Amino acid sequence: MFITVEGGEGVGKSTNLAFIRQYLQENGHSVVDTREPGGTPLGEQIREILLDHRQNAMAVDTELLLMFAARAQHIAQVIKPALAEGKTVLCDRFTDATYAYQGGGRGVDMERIAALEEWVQGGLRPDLTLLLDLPVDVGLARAGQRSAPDRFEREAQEFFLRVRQAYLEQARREPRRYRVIDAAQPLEAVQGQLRQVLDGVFHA
Ligand code: Z5A
Repeated sequence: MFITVEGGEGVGKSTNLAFIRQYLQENGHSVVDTREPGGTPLGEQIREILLDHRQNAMAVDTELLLMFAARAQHIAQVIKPALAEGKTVLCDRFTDATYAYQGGGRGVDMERIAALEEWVQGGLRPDLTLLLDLPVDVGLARAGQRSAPDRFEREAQEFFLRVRQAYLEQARREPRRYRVIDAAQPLEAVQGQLRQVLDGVFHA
């Protein structure tokens, strides 16, 4: 299976990925843990450029194409080989983040993103997407307690409001693939809901 975890700023993806990985392993999956942008040596170099706050002249199309360049490498080098070996790929963000951040946040035409998705991925799509959702101000307050903000984290609150709306819109359009988790709850409750959702998927 190909499982992705998505959400806006400070929703707790990193915090909950270990929990999801452990659940999958306990249920017999051999898990390949990865992330975007990144997941390969080349992709991690592209990630550094994308997140570098000094790259403030980066054009929107450059950002979009770098996301898909890193993704093309990730798919070829990690995702497809792992799926071919029967492994479960657990990915921290994937193309839904491009629709949310470059589409919703930056205003790129969703059809242009869809064209790149088709080109780079062919028929490859996640089987399950866990969207951690919470109000933007709560996420920004949580994330604000961390180190120096990267190029995305410097965006205004309106940007993250558009990102959240785009994610929720995608979840509404694809209810079979998406599960929306209320990430505003205390951590134990978030993980309780995650367990319930995963039980529903794997033990229904
Ligand atoms: N990006 C893009 O634009 N287009 C694309 O196609 C892709 C990505 C793939 C890097 O992603 C950036 O790339 C991202 C979008 C863009 N930019 N932003 N923003 P990233 O995933 O590496 O970066 P991130 O979104 O900043 O994720 P993060 O740093 O890993 O944050 P997180 O995982 O969502 O949150 P966390 O670190 O697990 O938790 C934040 C804090 O909240 C932490 O102190 C936790 O202890 C705390 N926390 C977590 N859960 C709770 C609960 N339930 N209650 C209270 N406190 C909690």
